[in-house]
Amino acid sequence: MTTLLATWREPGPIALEAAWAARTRGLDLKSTIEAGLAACELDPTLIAIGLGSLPNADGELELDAAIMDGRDLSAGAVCSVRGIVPVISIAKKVMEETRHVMLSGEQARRFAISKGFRPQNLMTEENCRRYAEWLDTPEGTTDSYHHAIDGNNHGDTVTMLGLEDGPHTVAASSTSGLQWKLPGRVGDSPIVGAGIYADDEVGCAGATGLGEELWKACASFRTVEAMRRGLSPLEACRDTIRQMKRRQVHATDMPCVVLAMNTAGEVGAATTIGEFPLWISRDGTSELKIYTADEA
Ligand code: SD4
Repeated sequence: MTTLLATWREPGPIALEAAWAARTRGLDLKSTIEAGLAACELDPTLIAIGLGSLPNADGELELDAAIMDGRDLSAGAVCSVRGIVPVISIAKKVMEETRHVMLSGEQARRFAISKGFRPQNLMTEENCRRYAEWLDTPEGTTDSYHHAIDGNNHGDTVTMLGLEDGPHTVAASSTSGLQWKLPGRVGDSPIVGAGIYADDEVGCAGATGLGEELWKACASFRTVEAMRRGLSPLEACRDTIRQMKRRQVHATDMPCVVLAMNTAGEVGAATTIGEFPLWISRDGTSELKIYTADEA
């Protein structure tokens, strides 16, 4: 059995479709998840992930991504990468082909080019238009958090968790971060322990939402460790979210979400505010589950 989780109403299905297609071609769990995240990055209609996503305050896209392998806790990450996609594939190369965990900015880009990635312009007509609009009326558009071209609420990060027989787990995430962020700002997504964590002894966890708060909470690591102490994934996620709400005054400024899966394939998620849609795919059959803040 292969269980894959993907965040948000969109881009979840795009990630799962590409991931399952990769899986049926025989790819291993890490490459399966890489394929899911890469498909989201390469889709210009997702205006908050990869190509065509919303830029920082200088009008430049800076992308973050990370992947972690629960078998031996190996991990790879990149942050503030400009002009190359998919950054999840660069992160995977950092994990597999260097002794390091994270490369940043211009040097991550140089590493990627040395590995055969091709630089490209990631700005599209749509994100240029939105950036110009924001420059004109910053106060009117700053709160349009994770809105897509069609006007619906979409996640601006794609986080995936995977489990296969073994048990073996992988966690990964890719994002352009918060729109209009200060140049150089890095969120939780590429940070091992904050945006993702995986340990085959226990399970895996991921985060999405307001990265500053999720990072301060070490949200993914905290949630995996709660499962290690015996909590179910749902209880572990609720435990992390309850602690964030108790200790962090900004934890409800925007949704802060954690999702988790244990090695038995049980799944849970929790959010500080609003609702969080999570796609769960078991051997290619997907269902959407909605978690609401009042349950936590
Ligand atoms: C960040 N956590 O850069 C990301 C944003 C996100 O849904 O997950 N949005 O802070």
